[in-house]
Amino acid sequence: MSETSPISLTRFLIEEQRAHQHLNADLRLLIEVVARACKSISIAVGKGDLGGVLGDAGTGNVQGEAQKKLDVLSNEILLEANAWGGHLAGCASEEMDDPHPIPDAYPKGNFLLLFDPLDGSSNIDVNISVGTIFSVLKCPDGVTNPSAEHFLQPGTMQVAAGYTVYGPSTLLVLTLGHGTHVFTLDRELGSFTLTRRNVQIPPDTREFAINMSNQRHWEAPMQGYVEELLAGKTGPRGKDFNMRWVASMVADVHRILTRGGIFIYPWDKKDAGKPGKLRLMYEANPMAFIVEQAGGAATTGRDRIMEVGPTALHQRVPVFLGSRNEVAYVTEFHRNHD
Ligand code: AFP
Ligand code: FBP
Repeated sequence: MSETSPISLTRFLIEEQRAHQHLNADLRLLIEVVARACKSISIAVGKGDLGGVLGDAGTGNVQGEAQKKLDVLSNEILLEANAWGGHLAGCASEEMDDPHPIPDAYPKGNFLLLFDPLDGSSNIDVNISVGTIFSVLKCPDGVTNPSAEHFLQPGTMQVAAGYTVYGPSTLLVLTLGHGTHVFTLDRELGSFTLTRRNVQIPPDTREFAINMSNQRHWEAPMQGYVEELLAGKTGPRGKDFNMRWVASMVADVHRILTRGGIFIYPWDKKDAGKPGKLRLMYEANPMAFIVEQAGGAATTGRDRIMEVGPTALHQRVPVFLGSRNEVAYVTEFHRNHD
């Protein structure tokens, strides 16, 4: 085979397993199963109205958010695909209150899978990119029926994380702890092909992503930081910043992975009981792992996201991630204010 032959996800995973002894075959198969499920979700998303999958499901999730039909379908696709593989001890979904047990009919493995089946789903009906986010942890030794507490491990314990973007093309972005890599779905072959190895996020940026409509609810250091960005060339930062906000975290993070930037979903006082909108276990931790492996940084505005000790499966955290010098700047800005 030529050195320039396209590298499929399967070949990539086998080569990673050979290069890094701690990656075992179960983890490789688990990633393949998740990728296969994501292909099914990609097909469903791509059908849009023709598949009758747009619109509300008429149900709510544990967060009290209205579910889209595609939220429910994507969740079912991921659960079904992972039930029988034999590599999981359990899984947890942003769309379900409690962890989902592996049916007794199937063998169990040593990994825990957490996922947000369809992130950015409020964008589906307007034909804007959405995605799936996932995180893989090891099940604690001796535990065969994991409950919520067994999932409550800090992000530093993740053995793999990834997201897909269902956009103009379908992409899978993956880290196994040795760099962050991008695969593009070859729709004719039906397989993910490695298209960017070891992506590096530029350390500096002139682009930020924030939902500015929440500005009046932010705490003082966020107000001060964004004021500096908006002041442009003549302000303290000495440069003009541009703003982009897709309202689909996978799309916003993918832009940052590609050309740099900072993504922020800060604490706000809209709902003081909830520290930020994004979920630690399903969104913040996997994205932090992917971004750090690409040379970026991810904090809560004060602390490294991956070192936060989780206290609940659906816990929320403020998220500041992307170009490492910008994340360091805003984190220092918050700490100096405390
Ligand atoms: P949905 O999956 O409910 O659309 O939420 C998407 C999301 O969690 C994340 O992907 C976005 O970055 C963020 O919400 C957008 O939030 P705003 O509604 O405040 O723009
Ligand atoms: P281009 O076709 O040159 O990209 O410009 C058009 C456009 O991208 C519009 O699609 C969009 O609404 C607008 O520019 C965005 O402008 P800004 O960069 O000021 O956000």
